[in-house]
Amino acid sequence: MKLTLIILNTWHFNTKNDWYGFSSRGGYAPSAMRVLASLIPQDLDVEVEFRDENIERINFESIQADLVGISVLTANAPRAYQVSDDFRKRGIKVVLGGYHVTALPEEAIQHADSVVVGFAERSFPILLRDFVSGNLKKFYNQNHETAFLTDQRLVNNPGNYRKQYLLPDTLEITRGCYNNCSFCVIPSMCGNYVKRPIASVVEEIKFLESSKIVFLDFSPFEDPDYALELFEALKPLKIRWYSSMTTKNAENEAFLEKAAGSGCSGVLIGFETINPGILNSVNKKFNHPEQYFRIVSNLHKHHIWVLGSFIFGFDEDDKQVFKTTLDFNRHSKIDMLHYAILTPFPGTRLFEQLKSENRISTFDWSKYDGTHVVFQPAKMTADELQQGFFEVYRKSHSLAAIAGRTFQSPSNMAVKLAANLGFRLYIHSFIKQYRREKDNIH
Ligand code: B12
Ligand code: SF4
Repeated sequence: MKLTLIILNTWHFNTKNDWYGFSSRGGYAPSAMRVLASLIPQDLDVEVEFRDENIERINFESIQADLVGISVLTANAPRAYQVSDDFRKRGIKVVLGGYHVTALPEEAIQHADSVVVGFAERSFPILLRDFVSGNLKKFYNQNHETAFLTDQRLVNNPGNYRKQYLLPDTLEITRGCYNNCSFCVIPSMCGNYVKRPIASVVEEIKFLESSKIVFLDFSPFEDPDYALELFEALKPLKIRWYSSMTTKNAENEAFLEKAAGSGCSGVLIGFETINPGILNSVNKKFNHPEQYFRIVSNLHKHHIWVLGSFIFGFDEDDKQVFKTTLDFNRHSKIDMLHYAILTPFPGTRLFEQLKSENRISTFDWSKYDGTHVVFQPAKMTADELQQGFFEVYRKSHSLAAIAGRTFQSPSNMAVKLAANLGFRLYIHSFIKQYRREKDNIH
């Protein structure tokens, strides 16, 4: 039996230029396809193919398979449904999985033969056996409690998958999060916080024989004892690693020292906003904006670069937020800046709140990518939010701003420069694409 596992892109490929594919190759690999491949029962005769539209153009017509599996995020759901409908017209069965279909399984089943809700470590092997015996069911839903992590040494690794990404060695060490921020998809997707046994993490890294590892986790260091034990275990491996980290972690100098000693070289931190009132109202109370400068300086002391993420459009945000955030980041010394427009992803408390207030302006999921305004903001117009977002992003990525950021800290210059230029290219392409979308409408 032939199984094709697909990851789809969103708007990028409509731009008819391939820079995004190029830049994705220069990034880290997603791991859903590898994890799914590792779950295939060994007694089933399955040939697997991986296709990632983020790094290649896919001719869907040419795909011949018995079963196609598509990973669905909210932003690519409409495309996933269209691609799935096309496969089904050709008589090929399709199973959908991932964040979006977990939140909206009844919507997804309109376009698929089967939908996997939540994580798939237990359900996917059962689904495959059912498929082989001709008993494919409409829904598979493993309980949150039973989510566990796969040992990727078992992964069937077709083709040159590892060679296609700059950072192919991505893995998870935990799932879930102890916090419950209102805009985040993790509380509804993941359930409990699950930690993978440290010995298995170490074994997998040794098996990969890689010197650079990306941990894909949202909040891998929620349990400091687990984290410190992990750092000790990673030390002898002499790797460099990259991951998310909360401000809670980065405020702690002793913690950072141990993390750096184990190879931590870069972190993504969700600073979200510099307004403490907002952090309280979205339940991210442990972020303290008055500590942000100190956090960045702590990280730099240990030669760790920081990618800081900020969100615009909270109910307390008015038009001033763009200027104050821009000014803040002129001095914050954050090495790379990522901005997003607040997005009410299905499954989040934010989605329920805005829906009940009748403030969601579109249910076109393709716009749910953090770069489009999809709801009515409280203290500005949707257009002011959209244009303010563009302006901050653009101004933060002028060549002068990039140069200033790149040379101000001792962490890896090449990485910082490449990433900043990548963000610059991204926002300029996005603005062009946005204008084209607008022109089509009018
Ligand atoms: C790697 C990654 C990417 C990669 C690849 C995405 C992909 N489709 O796999 C790239 C860089 C392309 C990417 C881009 C974006 N991403 Co992203 N990404 C991640 C990240 C960091 C890790 C995902 C991962 O590999 N996890 C490990 C694997 C094993 O878990 P998994 O994907 O959930 O898969 C499990 C189950 O969901 C299920 N499953 C998943 N797919 C399938 C398919 C089938 C057939 C089956 C049976 C089961 C199944 O089984 C797996 C094993 O249990 C997550 C955060 C996170 N930690 O999860 C965000 C995350 C998924 N991304 C997110 C977002 C918002 C985006 C962007 C919109 C950001 C942007 N502004 O551009 C874009 C959208 C791109 C697109 N194509 O639509 C959100 C999704 C929210 C949502 N409701 O959709 C997340 C959750 C982060 C967040 N901000 O909250 N992303
Ligand atoms: S935003 Fe971060 S801290 Fe908050 S629930 Fe999500 S993963 Fe946890």
